[in-house]
Amino acid sequence: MQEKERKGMKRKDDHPKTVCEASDELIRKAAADGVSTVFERAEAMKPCSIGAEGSCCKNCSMGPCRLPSSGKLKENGEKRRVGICGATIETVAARNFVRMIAGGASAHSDHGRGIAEVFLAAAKGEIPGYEIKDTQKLFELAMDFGIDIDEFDTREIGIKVGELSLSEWGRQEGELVMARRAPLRRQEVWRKQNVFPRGIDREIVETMHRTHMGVDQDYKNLITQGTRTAIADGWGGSMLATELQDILFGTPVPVRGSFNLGVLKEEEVNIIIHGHEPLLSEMVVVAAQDPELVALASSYGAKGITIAGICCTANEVLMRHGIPIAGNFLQQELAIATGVVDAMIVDVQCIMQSIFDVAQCYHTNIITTSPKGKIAGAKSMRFDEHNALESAKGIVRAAVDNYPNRLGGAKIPNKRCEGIAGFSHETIDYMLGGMFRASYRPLNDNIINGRIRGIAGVVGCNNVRTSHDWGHITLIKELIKNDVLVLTTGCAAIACGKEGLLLPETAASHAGSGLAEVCEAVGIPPVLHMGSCVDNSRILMAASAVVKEGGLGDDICDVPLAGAAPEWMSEKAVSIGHYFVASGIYTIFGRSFPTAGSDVVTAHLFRELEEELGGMWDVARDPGEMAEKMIAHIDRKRKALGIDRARERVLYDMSMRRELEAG
Ligand code: MSK
Repeated sequence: MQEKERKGMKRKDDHPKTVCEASDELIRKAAADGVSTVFERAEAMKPCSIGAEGSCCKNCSMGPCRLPSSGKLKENGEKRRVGICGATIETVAARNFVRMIAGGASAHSDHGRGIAEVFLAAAKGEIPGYEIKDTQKLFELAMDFGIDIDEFDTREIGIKVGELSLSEWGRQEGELVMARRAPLRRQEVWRKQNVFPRGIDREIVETMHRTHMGVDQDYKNLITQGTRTAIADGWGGSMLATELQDILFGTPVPVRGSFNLGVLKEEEVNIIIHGHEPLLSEMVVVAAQDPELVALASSYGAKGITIAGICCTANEVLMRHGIPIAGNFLQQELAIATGVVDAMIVDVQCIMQSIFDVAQCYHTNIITTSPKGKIAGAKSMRFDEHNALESAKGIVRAAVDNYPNRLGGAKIPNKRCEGIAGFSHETIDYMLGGMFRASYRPLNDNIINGRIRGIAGVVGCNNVRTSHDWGHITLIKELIKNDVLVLTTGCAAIACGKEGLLLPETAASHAGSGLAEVCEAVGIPPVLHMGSCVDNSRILMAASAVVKEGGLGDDICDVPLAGAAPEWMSEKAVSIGHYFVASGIYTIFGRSFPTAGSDVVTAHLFRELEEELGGMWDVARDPGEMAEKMIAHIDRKRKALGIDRARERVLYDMSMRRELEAG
């Protein structure tokens, strides 16, 4: 890419806050209404540069100790500074980094545990409303746990799977069962490096112990434990969350949906479901169709009840029910500022405390539903899984009852876009291989022949320190233009939906000719929406399937594959990034990196880890540089595989596909 082109992709000063027009409209409306939003607060509060670099230690009350990077110390005439206890910058940066991994892993894994508990109760028939929907997937998971599926009936298998899944959290010794889904070569790497996780909770707790004042003071040893913890997340807690959710609620298949704030309807009751766990949102979707509640809405003059999602809950209910998505992380306050949201129902993760203050300026009810996540002042209505539908109906009723309290002055941006979501790794198998012989073979063949240059996982949050959605959209457009197939989850996936990148037609208008040929032949978009944050485990499974199919190396680190989180924000993103790295994937963050204060720790993560794990970290200032680095990595992998030479391009049409299927 030319430097001139790359400059053109840099942040535009005339769009400093967002590149999403609907959000821009609402930011202006909120300001006019005198409402404080995250965009305004970010301008008022500059980030602490020492904390941002991971150089501040506050793990005991002798500090906090500030250990600025060597560059900053030189300016003060200092050579090296240590903390009051003698902790070096390497220890502090590594400790902070692995604590972020533990925080992220705990969030995903506690989500997974909640699903496993409900799963077991549902398998036992103890909770009405939940039942096993995908028995095929249940049997596959049962076989992973070594259950002889011919010996038991479906109910018994469900109970055994529930019990064995739950025991993965408390396992003290041995190896996590789910991690044995990784390619054999990858498992060997983990055993050699002594990072094969034992139990999910055990690794998280041990990380917290080791990072306590005065315990582990060797940065490499700390990072090793961080690696073990991250694998326990990606190949443990997150993967179990995804698998059990699919068995309970159905494995996603491609579904058409709508994205952006324009999905709200002024004349209907609007309920936003926001957070992460689908246990509640699945039931809210059912409750909103209850004739009694629809009649109640009508009695208030509303024409119906609209449910729309924000953040990963949105991805979950879109994939399984086609429920529209109102927006991603940075749009939660803006949705309320429309003035038409009668309730925002939240559970856990990525919920800004400010939504309560914003709601005070309009009429929105903020309803918290999890005992793990309350907001001072907000209405708390505990969602009881044992009485799920009645519980959800009560919550929906509270929203409907709030409809008459609207204050006027509503504004719904006339912006929404259609897109296809729900590409589980099983669906990719199906769509690429064909109905009669599901297989990753055509994907591998198209990577080998060069039509598809490689694969990128572009995932993660929005971050108000960068222009909202700009990082995701710019990077992804550049990747698909260069024939890189993109797999996306989380708020990145929602950004793509709003931009129209999840439509099959995007292949012709935005993708390189090779990628476009494949997408058009198969009927898929060049950007595949694979779900929520825990569904990054689907990307691991897709990468493993590519390896197992053959022809692209023996391990995930051999595949022309890269990962990115251009607008990362949360600890969960750090855990996801590190389990990508631990799985052998080159992974790049946008804008800043949380160990930047230590050159030594950063060099370990960015270079030395490749020797140990085959994957490594990187950072880029902007999406242009990020695309360049990812494509360069993909090309290096192609060269190592001996598939870098240009090959004759043959149009991959339907008759060839039929031949493949018949063969
Ligand atoms: S919701 S973790 S802002 S992706 Fe999963 Fe979005 Fe990041 Fe939350």
